[in-house]
Amino acid sequence: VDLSVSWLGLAMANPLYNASGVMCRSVAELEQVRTSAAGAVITKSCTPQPRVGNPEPRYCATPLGSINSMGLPNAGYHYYRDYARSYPYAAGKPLFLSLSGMTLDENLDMLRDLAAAELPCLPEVNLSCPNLPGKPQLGYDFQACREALTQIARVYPGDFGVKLPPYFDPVHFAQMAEVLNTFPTLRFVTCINSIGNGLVIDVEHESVVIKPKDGLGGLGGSYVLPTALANVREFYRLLPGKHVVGCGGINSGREAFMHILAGATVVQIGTCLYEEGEGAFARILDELRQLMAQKGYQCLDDFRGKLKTL
Ligand code: RRO
Repeated sequence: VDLSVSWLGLAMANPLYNASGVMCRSVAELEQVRTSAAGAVITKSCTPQPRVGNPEPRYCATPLGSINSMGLPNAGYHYYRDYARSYPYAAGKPLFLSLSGMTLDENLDMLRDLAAAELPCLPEVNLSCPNLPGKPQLGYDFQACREALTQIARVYPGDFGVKLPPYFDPVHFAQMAEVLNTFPTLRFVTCINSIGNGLVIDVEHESVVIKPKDGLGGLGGSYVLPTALANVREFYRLLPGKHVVGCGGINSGREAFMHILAGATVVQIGTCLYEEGEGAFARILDELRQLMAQKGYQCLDDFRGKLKTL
């Protein structure tokens, strides 16, 4: 069974990597992913200046997934750019750099610098952080996205991608797809960020489980799998010629298979990686290989996007 993927001129040995935010804030964590069985690496979403993020506790796992309101803690753009400068690209694990400025101008400043650096890493611009008190998720404002992407594509001439929030209405899928299709250098969309502003309650303590925003936070893990699959499927259909990166609820080879069947080119692991550690990559890859062998598939192209309807 061949798990390799070629896309955007990148060669990956397999389709799995970390979701931005998990195991990617420090060089030590990034190196953990890079030296694991993962097929690529992505950095924590960054801002021009370092941020400490929201007060703790700000992440909590539950039997069905996780809730977080980290608040964009990161070491600052230059830290990740310097990692990207020294990255051993020739070893064959592509690097993605996640950017999440607090304003459009912050994103443009980082992207101008990244363009000037001429590095072989690809930006994933985060349009969907749900955890900044008082800041709406840009991805839910289609006109603001159009204006932001117009300026982003102007200052950054290379290929780039965006991390999208989950959408829940076919009209919204169509409206966002129409915006995204306006930009030929926007080559991939990552679906989905966490489902924003859920609330997990601890019955024993009659309490919320994270401190920021009176307990509201982004949901990940098994809670979000069907929503993630719907977003992957709909954007796969509505964005011909672009790639969809699947993210949301992958705990085993079966969910990785589902995302790819729905149309994902490659997939990211968030909550499961946070909970299990980097051993999750080798386990999920083994499970995916076994499932493909059982089904008689030799490569990912044999089933990618081929979800049947009734
Ligand atoms: O840092 C966070 O709170 C965070 C971000 Br930037 C994001 O995009 N998604 C998320 O679940 N948490």
